[in-house]
Amino acid sequence: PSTIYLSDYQVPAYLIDTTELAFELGEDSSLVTSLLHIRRNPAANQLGAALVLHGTELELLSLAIDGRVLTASEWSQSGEQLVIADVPEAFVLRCETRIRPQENTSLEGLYKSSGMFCTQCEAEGFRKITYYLDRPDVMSVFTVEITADAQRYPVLLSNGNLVATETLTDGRHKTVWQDPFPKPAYLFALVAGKLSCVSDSFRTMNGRDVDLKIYVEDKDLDKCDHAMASLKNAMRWDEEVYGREYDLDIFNIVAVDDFNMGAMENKSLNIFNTSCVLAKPETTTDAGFQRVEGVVAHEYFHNWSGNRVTCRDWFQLSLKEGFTVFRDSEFSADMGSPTVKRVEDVTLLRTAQFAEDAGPMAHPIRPDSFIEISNFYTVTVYEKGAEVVRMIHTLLGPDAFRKGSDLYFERHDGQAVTCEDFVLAMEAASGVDLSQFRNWYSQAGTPKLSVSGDYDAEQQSYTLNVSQSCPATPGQSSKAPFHIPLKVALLGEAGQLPLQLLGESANVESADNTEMVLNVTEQTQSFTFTGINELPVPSLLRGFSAPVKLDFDYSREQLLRLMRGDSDGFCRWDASQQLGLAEIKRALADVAAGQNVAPDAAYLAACRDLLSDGSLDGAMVAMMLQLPSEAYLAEIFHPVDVLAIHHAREALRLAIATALQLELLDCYNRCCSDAPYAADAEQIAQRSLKNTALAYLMLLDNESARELATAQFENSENMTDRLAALNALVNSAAPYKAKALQSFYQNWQHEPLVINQWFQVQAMCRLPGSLETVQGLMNHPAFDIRNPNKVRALIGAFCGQNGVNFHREDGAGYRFLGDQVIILNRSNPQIASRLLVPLTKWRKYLPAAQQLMCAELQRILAEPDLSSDVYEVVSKSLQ
Ligand code: HT7
Ligand code: ZN
Repeated sequence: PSTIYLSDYQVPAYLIDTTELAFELGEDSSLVTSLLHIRRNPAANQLGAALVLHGTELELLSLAIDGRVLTASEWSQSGEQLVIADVPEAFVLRCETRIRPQENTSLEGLYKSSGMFCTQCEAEGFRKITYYLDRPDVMSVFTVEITADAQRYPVLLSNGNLVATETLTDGRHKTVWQDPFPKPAYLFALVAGKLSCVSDSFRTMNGRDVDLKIYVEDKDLDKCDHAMASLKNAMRWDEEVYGREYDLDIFNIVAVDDFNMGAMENKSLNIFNTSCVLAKPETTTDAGFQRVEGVVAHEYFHNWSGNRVTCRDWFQLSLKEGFTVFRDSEFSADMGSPTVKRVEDVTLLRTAQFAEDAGPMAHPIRPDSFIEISNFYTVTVYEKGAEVVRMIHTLLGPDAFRKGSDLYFERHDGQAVTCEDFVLAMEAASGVDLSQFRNWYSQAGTPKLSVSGDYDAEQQSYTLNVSQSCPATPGQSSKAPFHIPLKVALLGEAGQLPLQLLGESANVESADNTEMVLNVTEQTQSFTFTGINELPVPSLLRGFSAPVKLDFDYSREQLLRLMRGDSDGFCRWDASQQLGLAEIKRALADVAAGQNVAPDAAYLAACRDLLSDGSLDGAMVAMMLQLPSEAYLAEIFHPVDVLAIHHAREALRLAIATALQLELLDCYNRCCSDAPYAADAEQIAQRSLKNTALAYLMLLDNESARELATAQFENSENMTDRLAALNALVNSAAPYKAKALQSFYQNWQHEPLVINQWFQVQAMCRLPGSLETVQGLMNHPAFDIRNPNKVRALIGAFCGQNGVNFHREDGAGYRFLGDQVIILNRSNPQIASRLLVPLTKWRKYLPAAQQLMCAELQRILAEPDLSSDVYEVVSKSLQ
């Protein structure tokens, strides 16, 4: 496999103005006929260039130019390229191909899922449908004709407007769709199947009525309300916050069972993984409801940030993904609890993204090379990309940011552009110089900010000394300093102190002058605040204002003060995590010395206060009571001793549960409610706190806790509480757990998404023997290795989220993953390479683990016919 470089980008030699596609869908194979109106690109300056089309796994039946059939000597094929050497300035290319969607297990291109035809073309799947200029800077107006058996496939959909339907004589029928907006091939979509739909409508800010439809299997019609409400909320929010109005008269969503990612933003025909659209309280957890809301909004927001303005090339992926994740995360914050959403986003970033940035696959949010673009749909491009947009928002302020976004859409509507174009629009609209800020686009790695504070009582001043550094990453041994917005406040005895900075270089954030954004641009820099008449506690990186690792040597007392009293929710939570981390470090030492783990009294008192104060936000309390996760700890310790960390953390959890059992029980009881289920912030917070308390109580392993869990499992009417109880039982020694698992399966066996949760609970069980359980479940009739959701629920959850069992000292967990990657490499390379990620982190662990993990990577690399997806990840991990 070869490497593709951003620096090699060239404008396309040819353009395709219009694309007419005719699909004859059949049971063995399907025929695709394309009529492409092609002309030489005047901007390309490549006179006489050959026409080079992309295509793979296609059976070419015929090729004709302007009605004349080409002979075999007029074209040639090599790899994924079809080359026609001699073409006129402008011409119509007619191409006929046969494809076999029924045999397509990669879930890219046209494939079948649960009896229906569907497509996934991003990034480079369209070339599995027909020969084409399959690159995002070639935008074309599509007309699509679909013919299929009317009984098996009563619903035939594509992008844009339905312009004709016809019943044919042979039991088949036909629809014709026209999309007036030019689009790249990756936004093309087709669906054919037996589908039912839920309909609604939305009146836009200019009074146009948009017809909204969600297509699902008949049995799922009762699970569409939340997605529909989320869609309408997203449409309204995008009008209010970004001034973006929807541009067609119809917007369709289709749910499919077999899908490699969460969803796809195809123009006016979004295709969704069922897990991201279906929701009802009986089958879906609170997290599931929130995911549906977030993904529906994300795909909808792409209509502007992605579709109307798209990417010039795939190196610019973060242009649409980073911006759209920022937009969806602000939307979710507005719909629910902003602090909880921020903490969730930061948690994902600090675990998965920081790990990626510190590993062999580290890349800037705008990568400069890749072998397989599918490997770059990463937490870096998405989540760190969103943080970069958020920093621009912070540096410009909301009003100038909105002006920048308006200018970006105005300048580039209908174009395929670059991250640079986005930054230029932001600069032009605001007057803010983002020259140095651009380093965030080109440099990988997580910067570290080391901060210290000096108080000068005589001068009544407080100085923050800041230094930044960034570790080397593959291909980037040294880094230029970043422009880091560092949001700060200073806490005095009676509250936040007014901030007066000596010199400039800061934006005042709050009306009362007590919060500022410091512009950190140098390797080392000092910021002195004047008029500070007491020794303050600095509140730093408020709202997690930059994706960096912050180091400030806080005392326990200072952290306790931040945890109790900071007005910034993120900093309050973060203080609780730093305190938890200190406790885990002590527990590690205690366990290693064979001593009992005894949490610090002041820490316990703070936790006790959190539990007892019914006036606090339940979700915040739940998050603050949870110790830093093992995944986060794996980013802190070097080398990572997974088993020692796990045992110390568990011992600490047990000690906390023992010390606070009365408060935990009180809190649990206080949170129980008979109110009918709602997925609103208040109820979600209450359930989250209740189930956090339950998980602690179950560690005590006593009969009364088991009774609570059993009663909750048996009597809950919502999946959040039922699953939390099942999870607590499965991780305990309660004999009832086998029965609980069995009855759960009996009750829900007809709901695939619920059974995936059942798989996942077992795959994540911390107790010994989980690997054998997972291996057994792979033979369960409900498991299907062709379905990515099931693979993620069982294999992905075990290898990625069950550290203590995956990292078994005998290496059986690693061998298991190696085996599964080898199997999936043949059927679904995208899923195989994603699954592989836990092995790629081998350098973090103890030498014995390193050796075993490395051996598995070598074994995979030695496999014949390795896909480019798996090859890239394995070979880079071993470099
Ligand atoms: N833009 C979508 C990307 C996507 C995708 C990429 C590779 C392979 C399969 C895929 N399915 C969807 C998703 C999004 O970010 O909205
Ligand atoms: Zn996206």
